[in-house]
Amino acid sequence: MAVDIKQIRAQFPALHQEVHGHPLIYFDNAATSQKPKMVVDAIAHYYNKENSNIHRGVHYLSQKATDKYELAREAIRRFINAPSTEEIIITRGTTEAINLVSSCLSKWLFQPGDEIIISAIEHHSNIVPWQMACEQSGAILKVIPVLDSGELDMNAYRNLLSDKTKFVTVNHISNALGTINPVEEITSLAHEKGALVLIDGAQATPHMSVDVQSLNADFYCFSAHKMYGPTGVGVLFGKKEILEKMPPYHGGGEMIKEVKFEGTTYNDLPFKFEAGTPNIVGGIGIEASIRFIEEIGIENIAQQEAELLAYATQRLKDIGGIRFIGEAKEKAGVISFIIDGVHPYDAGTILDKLGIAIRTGHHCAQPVMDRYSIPGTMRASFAVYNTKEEIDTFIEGVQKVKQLFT
Ligand code: 7TS
Repeated sequence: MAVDIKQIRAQFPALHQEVHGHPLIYFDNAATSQKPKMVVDAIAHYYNKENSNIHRGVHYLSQKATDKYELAREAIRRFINAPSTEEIIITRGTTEAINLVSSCLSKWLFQPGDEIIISAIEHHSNIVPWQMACEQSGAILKVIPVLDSGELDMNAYRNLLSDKTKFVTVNHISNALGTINPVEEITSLAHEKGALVLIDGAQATPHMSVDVQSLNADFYCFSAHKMYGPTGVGVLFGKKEILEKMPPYHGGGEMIKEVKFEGTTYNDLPFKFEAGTPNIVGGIGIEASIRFIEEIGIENIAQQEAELLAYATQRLKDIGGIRFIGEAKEKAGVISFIIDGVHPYDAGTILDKLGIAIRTGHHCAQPVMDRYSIPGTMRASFAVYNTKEEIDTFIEGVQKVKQLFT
């Protein structure tokens, strides 16, 4: 094993507790990961010693807080290999990043009859903002279908693309199925038609190396809380030449250069898109979470999770009577499945009583459930701190559920 699991687990106080009298097994990492001590300490240290508003005071603390926030922006830039910090907008998370882009493009780019392409395996946060954009602008939503395997139908995608296509957006990794989408190919095909592209990387940045320059998407977004960082903060990367042309999202402090009643001029990038006092400590928390990931190495994290995925998939297959939802060749550490004849909610409730946290339901991807004609799935999703021993206990739990209900 490439990573020292014991040493990693020691950094997560939340993992060392009992739930319903059993040691906690936390397999709900696609919803949010647990936080290492270094992230919690960075947040506590900021509030204990450095708290101040940023970008406005001449005093010591304000300058210190500003420096730390801007260092966090630089760490984010390096983490995704963006060309410039002007292209790194700190948001409330993936959801806000997508709403920012959809709202600004509705005002600026989309015309009646234009087409926006999304995929059939998006999280609701990459569906609803585009439906709203269509309502506002008269654009039309098109959906790339998904094959039984959980892979996108790339032939159908090629056929959907046309001169009317203005925008394409897909997730990098599906939260409901674990499918890793061919985002470079999707992006370059869209660019051939002159369309802009946004990649929802919420499930990717915790698990794989992301280089926005080689992906070449126009926008890329993610949330800190799925990558060992705090909740309510995330990132929108956007290409400078597009961000410069885009109108602002929210109005207020920070995003202006000069305000007069006759009219206002807007601030330079990235501040034009960061109205109001930002989540300063959130930015500092992202920096700490990136440090945590980089100390282990994202390739080592990916390898550890791939081993867990392969092991858990095989052990579930060996039980029998399990239907896997999503069996793409390229998959991240997410297993969505159903035990024949057992409602996912009942199964999840019993596993919870055994101290095992998995997700059950539609995972904010209702169209995926409709596609497979199921009410929901059981979803186990892994992080670097999970172990094969935990999977063994989980398998015993699944067997217990099966015995009880079938
Ligand atoms: N996009 C994807 C692919 C996601 O998985 C999620 C959250 C989001 C967007 C929204 O992220 P947020 O941080 O703005 O809320 N996914 C999940 C999940 O799978 N279970 O709970 C949240």
